[in-house]
Amino acid sequence: MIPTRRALIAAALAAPATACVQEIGERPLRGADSHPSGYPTVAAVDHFGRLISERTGGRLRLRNYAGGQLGEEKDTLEITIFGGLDINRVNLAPLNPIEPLTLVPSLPFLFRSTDHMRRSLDGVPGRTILNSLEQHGLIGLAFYDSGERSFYNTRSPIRTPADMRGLKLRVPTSDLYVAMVQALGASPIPLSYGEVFQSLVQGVVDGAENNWPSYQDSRHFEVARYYSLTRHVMAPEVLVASGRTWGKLSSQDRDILRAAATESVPFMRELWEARETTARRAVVEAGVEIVEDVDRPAFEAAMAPVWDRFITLPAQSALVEQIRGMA
Ligand code: GTR
Repeated sequence: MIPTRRALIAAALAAPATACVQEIGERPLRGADSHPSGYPTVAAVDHFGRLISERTGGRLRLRNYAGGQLGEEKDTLEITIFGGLDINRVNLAPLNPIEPLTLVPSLPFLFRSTDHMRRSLDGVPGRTILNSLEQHGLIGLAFYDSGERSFYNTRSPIRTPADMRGLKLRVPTSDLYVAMVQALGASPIPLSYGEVFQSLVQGVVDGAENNWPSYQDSRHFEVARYYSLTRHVMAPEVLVASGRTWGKLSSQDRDILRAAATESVPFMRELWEARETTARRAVVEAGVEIVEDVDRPAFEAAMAPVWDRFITLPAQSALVEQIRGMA
């Protein structure tokens, strides 16, 4: 039976503070992902689970609830912080309201290439951001690729920011994304990922933005037939553990989890690259209009003011400088 959000939070709160490693060994670790089984993030976390199980002789196991069964990312993060979930794979966007350093890799036009993004997140800047989550009750284990996000909509091709005026566009629940879309003259509608398809069908929103695999896998392309390659954001996916669970693990088990998470990254990247190609092919074959002649410099210029609005702390500016220095 799938535990409900309420049951998970209740169980976490009822657990005595002395509940120990045995308690975790007696049940599988619980994980959540908003994507369905087979999606690269889910496959990577499954791989992480296999490694943990192998290396602890089956003492630790992971039951990963995919497909948003346990709720939207904003909610599962809350449950993870309470300790009702042990492992969670989310995008960086729902962490934006929780930790200001997570805003940095979510900035528009920050990363110059996939290689730049990977080097930054595999290096000191990435480690700094993962470590910053601990004070919020989360242990940052790894970053996964999430490609480049681009705008899609149900109405007409977008080539310049002027084409976006008046469009109602879904954004993740992050003020940074709200500001980015406002800066382009469109109306941002923050919604959870699971609500987007229905909102597109019903005309509650005219479009959204996402990477190739999500655009295809979520079937948003069936309704929003114009995909404009603005490639404005490369915010990664993040694998986190609950700080409460972490506190109950031995240091050997923590090392096993950390190593397994790190090893799941190259595994995920390979799946990701393949999936980007197949997703792109699938939407092209489905007759979607792919708009390649997008005026990216105009989008970059229009979105630039959000940098000053959201990068206000010295620690954020230091990260931006480090990341730029790695371009
Ligand atoms: C996807 C990401 C999800 C979710 C979604 C969204 O690219 O993998 O975790 O954040 O975007 O737009 O909400």
